[in-house]
Amino acid sequence: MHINIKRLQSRISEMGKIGALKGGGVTRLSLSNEDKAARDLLKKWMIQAGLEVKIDQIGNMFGLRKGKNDLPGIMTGSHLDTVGEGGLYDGSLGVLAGLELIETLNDKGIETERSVILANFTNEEGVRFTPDMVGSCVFSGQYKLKEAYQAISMDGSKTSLESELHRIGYKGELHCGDLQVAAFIELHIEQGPVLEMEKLDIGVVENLQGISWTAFDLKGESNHAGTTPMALRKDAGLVAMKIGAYVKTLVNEIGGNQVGTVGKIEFGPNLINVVPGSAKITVDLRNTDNARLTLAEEKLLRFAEKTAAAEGVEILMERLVRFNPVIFDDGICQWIEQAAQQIGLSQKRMYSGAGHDAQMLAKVCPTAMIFVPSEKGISHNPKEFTPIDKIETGANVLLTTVLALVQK
Ligand code: HGY
Ligand code: MN
Ligand code: MN
Repeated sequence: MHINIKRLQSRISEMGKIGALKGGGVTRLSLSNEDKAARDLLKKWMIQAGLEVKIDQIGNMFGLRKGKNDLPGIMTGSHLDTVGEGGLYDGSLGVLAGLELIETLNDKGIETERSVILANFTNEEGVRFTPDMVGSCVFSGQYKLKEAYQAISMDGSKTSLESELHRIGYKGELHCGDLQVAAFIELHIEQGPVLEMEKLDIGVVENLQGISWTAFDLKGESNHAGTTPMALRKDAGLVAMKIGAYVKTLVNEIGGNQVGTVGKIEFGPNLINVVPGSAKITVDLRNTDNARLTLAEEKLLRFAEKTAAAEGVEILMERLVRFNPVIFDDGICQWIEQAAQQIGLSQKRMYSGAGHDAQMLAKVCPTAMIFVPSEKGISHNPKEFTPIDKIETGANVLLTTVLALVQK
């Protein structure tokens, strides 16, 4: 049995019109008007596919295709929110391929033993509200709803997650986690170069690296760029830049799979002839090895405190996110491998460098992921691209895997 790739392709491009940017790519920040429009479109498609739509208290959307027996369902899905200036496939591929799987079952009139559940999780990207993956984190009982509600947006609008959920009409009634799930499989673009470099069709994702997000808030003293002697400055901007430059040194010291990114840096008052009195900088550290990730965090903090002290600058550190590495379920990985083999696809076991909702679902049920190649490994960028034949093979592996599990 195969999915209808024309239908899936047209849905990806229709969804891609929401938040579309001139020159390509999309911006659909979590709980923004664009996210609302994407949710509304998915809800329309879910209803047209005969699904029972449920929204939980943190805005996670579920479409239920009932099975013959009242058994825990097989869930698939991902997220529709994107980073700023993101691509067409990150998240939406998993949601729309899950919808396509259901439409294919409908076309063939297939009744299943278990229900099939399609999910769109709230705020996977975490660029407007932290932590990332907050919808699946609350769903899996790893983060308190009340705490999630209080998150304040980081895009300058200074609104709470709860008020935005309410504003867009997706603050649902369903108690978070009140769905019986027997297994979760997420189809996602790899967002890295491995599959394309090794000319492989499918990644069977067996683990996912730990994630640490830290924000430093630095308070020095604004002063005149020309008259203030260097020795008398309290230059918050200098401390931020030193922390930023240190991240590369830190990554080389830790070695292994360690990666480190400075994604945001801001100076205040950010004027050419004023010594920055304030500065903010974020650091994203990731490693498959938790002990090494912890060591990296400790070294970063020590360096930041020492540097701030040496420049007479105050420093505040906020841990925005800390998720341990996750091992996925070997049994589900084997089902994915069998499905890829059955379709005659090349495949390999691999780890995920990116965070995903699957890492949260792994806490509550057997979970694994399917990767399809990303062209030149590019993602979180309008140039993000996966060829349609790879989308088709990935969606067929998802269909074959879910079909095997849902009849058990
Ligand atoms: O940050 C991540 O890895 C994911 O895209 N939220
Ligand atoms: Mn994603
Ligand atoms: Mn992403």
